[in-house]
Formats: sequence, C-alpha cells, structure tokens
Amino acid sequence: MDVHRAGLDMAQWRQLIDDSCRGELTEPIVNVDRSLGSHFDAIFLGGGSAGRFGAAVLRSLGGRALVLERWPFLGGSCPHQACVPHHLFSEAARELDQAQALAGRLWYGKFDPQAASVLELVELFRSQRTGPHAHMNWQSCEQLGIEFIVNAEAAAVDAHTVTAAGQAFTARALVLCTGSRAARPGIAGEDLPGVFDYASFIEDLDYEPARIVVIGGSKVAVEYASFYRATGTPTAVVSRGELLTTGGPGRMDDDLRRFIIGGMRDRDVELLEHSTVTRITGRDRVEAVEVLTPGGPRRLEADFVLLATGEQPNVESFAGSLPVHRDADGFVTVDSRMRTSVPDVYAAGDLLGPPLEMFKSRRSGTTAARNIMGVDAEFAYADIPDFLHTTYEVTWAGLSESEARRRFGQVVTIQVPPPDLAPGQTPLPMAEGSMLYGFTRPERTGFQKCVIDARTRRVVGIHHAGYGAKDAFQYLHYLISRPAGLTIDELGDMNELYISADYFIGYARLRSGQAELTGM
Ligand code: COM
Repeated sequence: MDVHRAGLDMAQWRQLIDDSCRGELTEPIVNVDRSLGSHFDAIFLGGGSAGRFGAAVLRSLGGRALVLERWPFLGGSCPHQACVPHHLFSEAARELDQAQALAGRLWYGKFDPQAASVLELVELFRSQRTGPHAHMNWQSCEQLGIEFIVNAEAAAVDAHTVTAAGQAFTARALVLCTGSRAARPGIAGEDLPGVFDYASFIEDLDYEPARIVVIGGSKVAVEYASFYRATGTPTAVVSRGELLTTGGPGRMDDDLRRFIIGGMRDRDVELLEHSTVTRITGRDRVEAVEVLTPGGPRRLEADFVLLATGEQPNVESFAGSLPVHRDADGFVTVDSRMRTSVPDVYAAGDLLGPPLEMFKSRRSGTTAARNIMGVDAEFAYADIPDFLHTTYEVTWAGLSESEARRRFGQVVTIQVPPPDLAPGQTPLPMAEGSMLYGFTRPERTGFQKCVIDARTRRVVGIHHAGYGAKDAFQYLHYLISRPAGLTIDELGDMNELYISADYFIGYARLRSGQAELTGM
C-alpha cells in the first residue's frame, strides 16, 4: 500500500495499524518518494526510537534516510509492549497503593482487591495502544518527512543493500537497530501456559491472575511485582542474587535500595533472594514454581509467572550477511561513534545491550546519523541518570554514597529522613505527590540523598524515592556531569518551587555557607 503524500490523518493511521495488528492488512505500508530512486544516505534496519530519531536527524542534516520496520508502526517496542504499558501500570500501582494505605479514611472506601484488575488494565492498554502508534506514524510522515516502509520484514544483503517489500534498496551506510526481546532462561516448565514475559503478558493475558510469581531481580521484576501486588494479588519475587544489584553492587545507593525493598516487603510482596527456580509445574496452566531458597526448598503456588530474566538481541535479519562483532551475550558492539566492526555498518538502540533505555536508543541513533553525515559525534552511555518504579518513582544519578567514599574519601551526605531518624519519626520528605502520606502515613513519604565530595564541594550523587522528581534528574544529571560539575553552593543558589518533589536546592542552601561542610 503506497501512502506517500496520501496525507493520512490520525484516524486513518489508527485504522491501518489496527487492521495490520489483527492480521487483516498484510501488505507493506510504503511511504517512499519513488521520484528520488532507491538509493539513500542511510537505511535504518528497525523503526524503533533509534531508527526514527536517527532518520529524523539525518534528514535535518540534509541526508536521505529510509526506515524499515516489521511492525505496522514506528516507535518500536516502547509504545507497544515496554515503556508505555509499564508507565500505565506504574501509575495504577501508585494510585492503588494510596487507595490501600488510606482505605476507610478521607474519601477512600474499603479497598476491594476484586475491583483492581490486572487483566482490565492490560485490556485497556491493548485497546488504546494504537493511539500512540498512530501518532508516531503521523508525526514521522507529516512533520518529519521520514521515508519508511512498515509492516514489512527486511533483511540486510550486505553493508550497502537491504531488501524489503520485495525490493532492494541501497545506501552509503546501514544502521542496525533491530532491538531486543525477552530472553528465555531455560527453566523446566517455562513454556507452560500462564508463563509470560513482559511482551507476551501484554499480548496474551486473557484471565485474571490469582497468585503471581515473578522470576528475576532487576528493574522489570521489581516494577511488575509492585504493580501486581498493588492490585491486591499475592505476589512473590524469586531472585538469584539480591534484588536490584544487577550491574554490580554499588550501582544503586544502599540506603535508597533499602528504602524501596523495605517498602515492597511492607506491602507484602514476598521477596526470595539468593534463590533459584528449579522448575515450573502445572498441567493446563502453570500451578506452582519450585524454588531452592537459602532456607531449603519451597513450592510457591501460582497461576501466573512472569519471567523477568533479561533480554536477547534481535539479529536474525542481518546475522547471516553481516559479520558484525558481538559480545558474549550476543549484543552488537560499537565504538563511541556507533560504528560496528564492519565498515559503513552502524548499530544503535537495544541491539547494543543494557541499559535498555530510551535516551540511549534515541541518542545512539542520532549519533550514528551525525557520523554518517560527516558530523563528528560521540556518545558515551556509561554514566547515566536512571529510574525505576515500585509504587514509588525511584530516580538516581551519579555515584552511590559507598562508591563516592571509595573514590573521594571525604564525603558528606544530606539525607531525608536523616540517618538519625527512622522513617515514620518524621513526615519529611513530605512534598509534592506525598502530602497525603505526610499527614496519614509519614513513613511512606519517601527518601532522598545528596552525596557531596567534601573537598571540591561538588555534588557527585543524587538519589530519590517519591513522586515527581524524575524530570529534575534529567537536568541535574547534566549539571553534575559537566566538567565543571555543580557545587553545593551553586545548587543552593537556585530558585526552588516550593514544595517541590525533591529538597535538594533548599537543603543545599542550608549547608552551602559552611567552610567545613557537614552532612545532615
Ligand atoms: C516513543 C517512541 S514511545 S519514539 O522514541 O518516539 O520513536
């Protein structure tokens, strides 16, 4: 179907995408300016964030880009199975958490777990997800002028040639951005009905889970377990190591981690750390998960299991034709300009492995585009701002306290609640988003910490659990990572919009005049 210059509106895009997702429209949807031929400056193999943003920037720089995507929409897994549903569920988790905590108080009625349905939220997402999809296609077409073919399998023939929709297209450079998918851990019984990963959970769930086991110890495990439990469904997490230590201990501040893991325990999420799943059992559907825990074997009854055990790269469309170097987990390796080991072949997005975050996908795509267009650009993503959701929004950037102490020795922290008060002894950090908890359940208002190198007075780490601070971290991370850094004195000189979700500015001001910094 040729849609070039058809000027499809949002409703028409929704219709096309819906028809394709239902399998009623199987032909490729082609938005290519045929008058310009079939040669491009770059072809992006994959139309997720990396491909879409890369193509837009390549076009801004005067180049011609083609994006090829097997799904009928651009934007990739984010709006289909990953970030967007996750955010919907996390917002629901936060609302439900409050409804449970305040049940019978203020305007909250008795909490009715029967009324909070996992299935209903999944169905809501499924029924409406083509809205964002349509926006991606409409914006790419009408505002960004990106040429693309969606709803079509594509394959790399060599470093300059790709086939899609029964045709060959050539380019000066190829950008591989085919993404990743949930890895299967190889546990006996993992193919039973009722065993899902984050994608099949969205696609296939057709019953209301009554007992849930989540397998894994990383963000996905913690986030989905928090959501399931917030609906009132009994939920257990089985993790081989300590939760949230993926990427090495010290990646997340210990006090922040304790606050959020403790918060999950308080909300009756059963956490089995240092435990291994030996098998998943059941007949027509999963019935139990057998686990070896430090205290001996356990059998966890479950009618729903979520595998949250990592990702594997999608390499099928190029692995046979392009011998790009890959790491031990199969992810494509690139240099700081996103160049693979094969000349003129770049890679971007989740195909590069963790962190599987939006900023990395988009920026790696645009870095590749700039280099292809002769603009020298590098992108290092080792130092990142990061976040996750439990029933809280948890955000951090820079160094944990322990890592800062290791590197700088003399470190000062500003922490709320302060180390000498237990959560519950103070309603602080009561703030935007946690006022109701401040006056009803003070132990639930959140946690925050600012880590300062005492010698240079520079802020080297910021950590937050609460609501509404994530936005600030995008900018704070930039400020603290600049070569000049950000001193506590400069932070204390900013203008806070009281009572903002984090206290960093006000608390920095309380200490900024000190010649010899002390913590609080
Ligand atoms: C966001 C998708 S859901 S993209 O990054 O805008 O392409």
